[in-house]
Amino acid sequence: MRVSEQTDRLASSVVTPDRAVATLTDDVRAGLLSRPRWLPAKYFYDDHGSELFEAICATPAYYPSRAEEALLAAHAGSIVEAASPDHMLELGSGSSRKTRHLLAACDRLGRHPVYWPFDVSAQMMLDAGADLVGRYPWLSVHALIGDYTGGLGRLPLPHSGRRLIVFLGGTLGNFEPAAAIAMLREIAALMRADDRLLLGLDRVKDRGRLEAAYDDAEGVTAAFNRNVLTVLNRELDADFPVADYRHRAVFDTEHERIEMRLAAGHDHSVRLGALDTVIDMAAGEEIVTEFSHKFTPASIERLLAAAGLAATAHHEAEGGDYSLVLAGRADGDG
Ligand code: SAH
Ligand code: AVI
Repeated sequence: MRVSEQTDRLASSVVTPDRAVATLTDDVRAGLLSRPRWLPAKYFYDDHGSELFEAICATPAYYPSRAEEALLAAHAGSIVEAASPDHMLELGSGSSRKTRHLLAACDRLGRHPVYWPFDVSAQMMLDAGADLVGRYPWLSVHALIGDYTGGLGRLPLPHSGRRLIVFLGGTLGNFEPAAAIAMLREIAALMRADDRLLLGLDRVKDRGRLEAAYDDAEGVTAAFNRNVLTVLNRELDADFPVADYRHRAVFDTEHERIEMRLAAGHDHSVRLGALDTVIDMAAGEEIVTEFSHKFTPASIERLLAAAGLAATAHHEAEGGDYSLVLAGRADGDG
């Protein structure tokens, strides 16, 4: 009975993209066959990669997750009161671990939104959804499985009701600047005057702390980074010598971003079976696997303004380590 009640409150759909999304083969052709070589960060998140990301969040060096969680623990009540959501859509929800603070505040305040997590990593999202409906008898979870870079125009959200769109973890920082603005514009297009966006963004700080956060002593981030090559080996019938690639994390002060890279340990050829191609990697040659942009209060304001949004509250971690911003449409209509 209890199980079937929980199942009734947990649904899932595969999101239909608004526009064609590049396949892994397209992305590998565009990124790995060009110089400098690169791969989109979304391929980190197979089931193992999603677990490794959770493990990164538990390392002492990776401060962003703890900083964001502390801000959510302190301000979830005021955020829920300000947004009064009927629907909570979360982009890149992962394990929904930090979102629990928002749901707990909803519970305390008697506000009962439907929760719509949206992630490319289906299993972790469904496990989290099952756990959440077990925790809150009032909660319905509708998991959206897909790639949010395919657009937000066809989500099955009802038209009525106030929306709180949640984008945590600093994940918007993984977009390049123009793509981040485009993504925020798509979010703004989902919002009406009373709707709110809750956005977590990591801040620029000293190089030492930033680089340490992306190169933890336990080697978890290194394993997360290398896992993308395991994904390629499995999905594309490739033969990267995964263990021979060195993890690198470098802060680029000009672009205010961490760049994660994988450097080949020796000269070798890689067969990409699915592409019927071989690439030659020289010793030390790098593949850029992720950008993680860092922000300042001024750059956050500019980013929001470029997307037609404006902050209604800005919560900052001690020492300006991290920002949790609640925003609405700048024109206040929609
Ligand atoms: N919000 C969580 C997880 C952040 S990790 C937190 O703050 O801890 C980034 C999440 O975004 C992962 O769960 C990953 O699967 C998801 N993700 C990355 N690229 C995506 C894409 N293009 N479409 C949908 N989800 C994506
Ligand atoms: C999900 N994203 C915001 C993380 C980040 O910090 O850019 C992914 C990550 N990469 C390495 N460590 C964590």
